[in-house]
Amino acid sequence: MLASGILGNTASLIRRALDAGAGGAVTKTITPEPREGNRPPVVHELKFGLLNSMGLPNPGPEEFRKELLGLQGEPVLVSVGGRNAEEFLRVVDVLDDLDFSGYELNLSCPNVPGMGDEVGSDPAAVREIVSAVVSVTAKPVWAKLTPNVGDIVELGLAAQEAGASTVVAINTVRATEIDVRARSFVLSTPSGGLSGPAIRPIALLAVFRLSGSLDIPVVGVGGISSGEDLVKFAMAGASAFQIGTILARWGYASFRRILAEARSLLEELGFRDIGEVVGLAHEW
Ligand code: RRO
Repeated sequence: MLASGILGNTASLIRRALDAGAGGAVTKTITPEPREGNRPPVVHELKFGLLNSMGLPNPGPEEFRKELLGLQGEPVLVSVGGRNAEEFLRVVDVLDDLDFSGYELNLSCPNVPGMGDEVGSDPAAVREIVSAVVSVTAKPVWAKLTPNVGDIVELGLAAQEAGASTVVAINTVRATEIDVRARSFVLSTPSGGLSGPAIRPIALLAVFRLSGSLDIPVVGVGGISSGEDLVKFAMAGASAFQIGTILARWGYASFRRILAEARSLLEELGFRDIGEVVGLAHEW
């Protein structure tokens, strides 16, 4: 699947991901009011990943509705953000009559005070937001969790108890970088979110721990760049996979390449289907 935040802003970008082999796509996070995001620079490339401080730029639900109208019936999840349950519900209220697959609640953006991981690191807030959304929609509700906490499993359990059908792990890891010559941070904000290969082992452990404690499926995301990475997430317990940062480097061809690599690795290892390796690490 296409992860939220990368190439998920318009119907045509999302359709290209689906045409390129993605089994599904998650939109850019939508908040109740439009947001311009942070001032540049908002993205910085590191050797081992990307640092971003986008600041949740999005057109708001009324404007985004027009994009969704071009994706009716497609396997698309709408990512929703907000400061509290009421703000999440305002977005759902504007979009829920449309034909899409479900919601991914962004309980984990590291870049906006009062939203994302500031809300989503509190299990009680996770419970409240997830149950509020579950109570107003018939669509599946996924909860995207933050790694920027002591125990991500507590958040997963809160989401499950509140009726989430799936958890997604992980959003970006809080991080920064300094330009010594410019005597400044490389981004316009002191803190950003790190994605890509650097966070893959962090995401892998989160998936392993969540899938060992929860009854609902876990979707793995964080630095998946190859078929071997994908198989590792499956072994850790992920039953679906999202890619994001690799698309910034290799584009839409990443979907088919990663799937082909995963298939040939599974064959080499003597498996017929990815389902045969899901959760294998729990048996070691
Ligand atoms: O827009 C962002 O700054 C952002 C979001 Br909403 C998110 O969920 N994760 C991230 O790394 N950046």
